Amino acid sequence: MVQAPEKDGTTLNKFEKFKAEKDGLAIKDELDHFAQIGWEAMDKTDLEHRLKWVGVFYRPVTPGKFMMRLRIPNGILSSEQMRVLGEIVQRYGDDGNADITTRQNLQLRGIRIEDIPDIFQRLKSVGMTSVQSGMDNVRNITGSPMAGLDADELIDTRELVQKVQDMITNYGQGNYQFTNLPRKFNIAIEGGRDNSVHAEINDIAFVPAYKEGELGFNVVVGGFFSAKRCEAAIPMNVWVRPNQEVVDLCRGILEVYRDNGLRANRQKSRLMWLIDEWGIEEFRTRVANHLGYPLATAAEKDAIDWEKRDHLGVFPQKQEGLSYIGLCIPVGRLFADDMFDLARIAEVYGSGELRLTVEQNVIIPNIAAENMATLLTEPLLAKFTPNPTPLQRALVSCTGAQFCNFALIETKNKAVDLIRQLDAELNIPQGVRMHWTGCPNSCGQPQVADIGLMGTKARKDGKTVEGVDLYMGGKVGKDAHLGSCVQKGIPCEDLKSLLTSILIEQFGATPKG
Ligand code: SRM
Ligand code: SF4
Repeated sequence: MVQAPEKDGTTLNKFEKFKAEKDGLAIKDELDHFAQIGWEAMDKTDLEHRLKWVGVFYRPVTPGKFMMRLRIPNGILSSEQMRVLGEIVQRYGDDGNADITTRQNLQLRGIRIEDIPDIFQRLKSVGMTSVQSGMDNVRNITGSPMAGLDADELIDTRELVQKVQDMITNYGQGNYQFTNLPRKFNIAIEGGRDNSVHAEINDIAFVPAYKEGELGFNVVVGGFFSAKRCEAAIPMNVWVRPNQEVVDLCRGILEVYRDNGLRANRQKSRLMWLIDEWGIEEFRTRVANHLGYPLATAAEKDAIDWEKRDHLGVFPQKQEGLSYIGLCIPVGRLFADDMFDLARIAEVYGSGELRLTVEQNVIIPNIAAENMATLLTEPLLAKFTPNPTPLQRALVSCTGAQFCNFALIETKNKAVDLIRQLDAELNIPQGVRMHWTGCPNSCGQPQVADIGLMGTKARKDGKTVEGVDLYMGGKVGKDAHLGSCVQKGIPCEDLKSLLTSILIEQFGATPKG
């Protein structure tokens, strides 16, 4: 069959073809029908791709048991919402669970297609949506997990994040204006001084900056990871006020990217490739022309001057007499009972609010001083401790082979097992940020870690075995920069001895007596 030529003379890739045939979002009106006919009878493209426009992911590893990716703006949800999510996964027994993601978000597992209409009703009843959370859409928008709580905060990001999400999704109804981007798109809004959102790895990030004494944001663009290329975001030389200007700039950039982004080769479709083609000056000019007004030039320097905090433990809030507690959720994995317990604890001791972090952990804010001692005796804190070991506290892992068909290795269980063994044998004087990712797509962000492990196939004794490529030197917080691959093809079974040496030689660890 002859493919339709693209405007640059090349042919459309298969994703562009099926998007042109039917917008992915159109699937939202067919969910009752799918529930009736069952997944086996669905059109293959609807099943494997278009469902992702409403956040429903067919999992070839577990056919018939779908994953649902939500949107949780700024990572903030209520106990009521958490309870509804817990009820959704509870009905799937051992197949049901939820993962906190590296974008301050939740993914539910075990979902059956026949339940989707009912699940969508339940989400709607508590003001949640999963719309446009996968494929060529804007992902969950991240913001400072301490927004509104932190005495040293510069800008409260909560309302801004919500407004940007509402613009992109038409208040969660779905918005055809932004459902056919050339590729996925990440937006982050930082309001603190420690770059809690990893600004550098987003397609657009807003970073607090004072311009002539006025507080606003400098804007960086084009950061991304992919199997072929990883780039930190670069300055766009734009400064915006922390109001509608943020929303308008996001809209302008998205429209320019939508209308001009490269669509022939999916490996070269992220925003940075367009910036490469035009140059950053031209990109800035085109966005300003599109918006129809001049953009203010960037402030000389941004206001990120702190090391990144992990928020685990108990800390005072800016509100007199209130504190928050950060709980370590090993590799972000939650089961229904955990979700009910977290919801209950947030209600009994706090204000019913829960927050998620990009390190896949949970924060419960607004706890009165007199309630903290009792909270600390809650049995759940034995599983989700506020005082983890230096290796536990900074462990992040992507989904891996248990559910993800791209994975070259299993990740989450390996990650937890390995640090348990290392903790048993070593005294480690400082936090060591270890990130696991199951394949070069880098969802687990090994490039931001002290020690990053990327799944691969390795050779050992003439056999192909599960292995990792080792990344080191990722720096987060102020002066963030990406780490790089320092060793390739390490068999997983050799990892413990290698990491023991690295922890002793480079992180001051000492063997336990
Ligand atoms: Fe990711 C694709 C999981 C954050 C880069 N990612 C996938 C898919 C959807 C592949 C698939 O269909 O199986 C994975 C779903 C597996 C599953 O069943 O859970 C998946 N990505 C994840 C999550 C759940 C990892 C985690 O355990 O936390 C994260 C969900 C975030 C969210 O709530 O939306 C997740 N993915 C990321 C990040 C990190 C980030 O955003 O900070 C990245 C690198 C940053 C970036 O995108 O620039 C990332 N994911 C990718 C890529 C490579 C993108 C590219 O331009 O090539 C893919 C593959 C693709 O899009 O073709 C991918
Ligand atoms: Fe799947 Fe690879 Fe992303 Fe891990 S990094 S979730 S294995 S696509």
